[in-house]
Amino acid sequence: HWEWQYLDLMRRIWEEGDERVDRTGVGTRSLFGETIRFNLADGAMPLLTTKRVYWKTATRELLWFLTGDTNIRALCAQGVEIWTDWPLDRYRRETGEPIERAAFSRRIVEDAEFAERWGDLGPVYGKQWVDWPTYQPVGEGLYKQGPGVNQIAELVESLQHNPGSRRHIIEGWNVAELDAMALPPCHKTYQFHVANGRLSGMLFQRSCDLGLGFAFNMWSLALLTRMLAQQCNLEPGEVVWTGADVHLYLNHAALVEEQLSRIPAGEGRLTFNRRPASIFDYRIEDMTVSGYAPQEHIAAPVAV
Ligand code: DHF
Ligand code: TMP
Repeated sequence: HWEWQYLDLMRRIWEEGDERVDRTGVGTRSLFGETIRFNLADGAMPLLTTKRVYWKTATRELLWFLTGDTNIRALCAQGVEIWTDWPLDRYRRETGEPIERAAFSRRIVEDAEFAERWGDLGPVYGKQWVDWPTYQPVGEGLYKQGPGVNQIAELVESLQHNPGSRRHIIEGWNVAELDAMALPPCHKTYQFHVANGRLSGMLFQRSCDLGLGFAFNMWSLALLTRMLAQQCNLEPGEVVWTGADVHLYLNHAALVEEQLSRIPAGEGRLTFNRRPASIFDYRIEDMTVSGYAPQEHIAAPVAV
């Protein structure tokens, strides 16, 4: 079962990882340079079964990236709170007001001006994926803003018209704009590959919270690959996940112990209910996951 790759990695990090005080102050154990592979044949998806993964939440996040949006308002309006802690942290720091997360999220949804002021994460994934900024010289060392690059649209084009290319890449790491982002991209580079009518996808993740973020990142890599395959009339191939700094937070001990005691079983399969007109037209209702029978969700604190 593919999930042993994940569980073995979790055990190795916990037992052998290098321990350090990380940016968040929580502390991690970490290994560098790890790979997990998964075959997408027959609708199979890399959804962890040793804890319930909220795949609809992860899917809503991916669809939100594809709209180019970087404001959490659209997520909060759908009950998705996975990005709320970062704007909330900034709000509390800058205003000194000890507002509750739920109240903050409600205000973001109900008050457009408030959301504009406090809900934006900066030029993160969505912006870079569909509107990477360009600059055109207009002389005398002056530049004007050019039309943004829609990497996703260009990727679909290149997969369709030049499948053998070695340049099917989506890049999130815009060096010039890192300072303006709430968090520099973790799942920073995707590359795709066409062979024998099959589309495979690979992710380079510079930093991975194995207890929390990984489940979402692996699902989204596979889902994006499936969506692109459907749009380009290709069969799904493999997904290859690579993590650079792969870590476990020291306050995830209970999750690690519980999850390592479980045996994988109850895989989910994904089918699309229709073929949307473009890669930008998918909705959550287009996806059906069947057979998914995971063990109980394991809650764990997120390090901000
Ligand atoms: N920071 C850290 N420290 N770890 C992360 O995984 C992380 N991920 C980010 C932003 N910053 C991060 C964006 N993605 C959750 C999942 C993904 C995610 C952020 C948070 C999360 O809390 N998942 C929980 C609950 C999900 C829910 O309530 O819907 C989980 O158990 O999967
Ligand atoms: P860093 O920017 O200091 O590396 O912190 C980012 C943390 O968030 C790190 O623990 C990795 C985690 N993370 C994921 O694992 N997946 C994600 O998709 C995101 C956004 C963050």
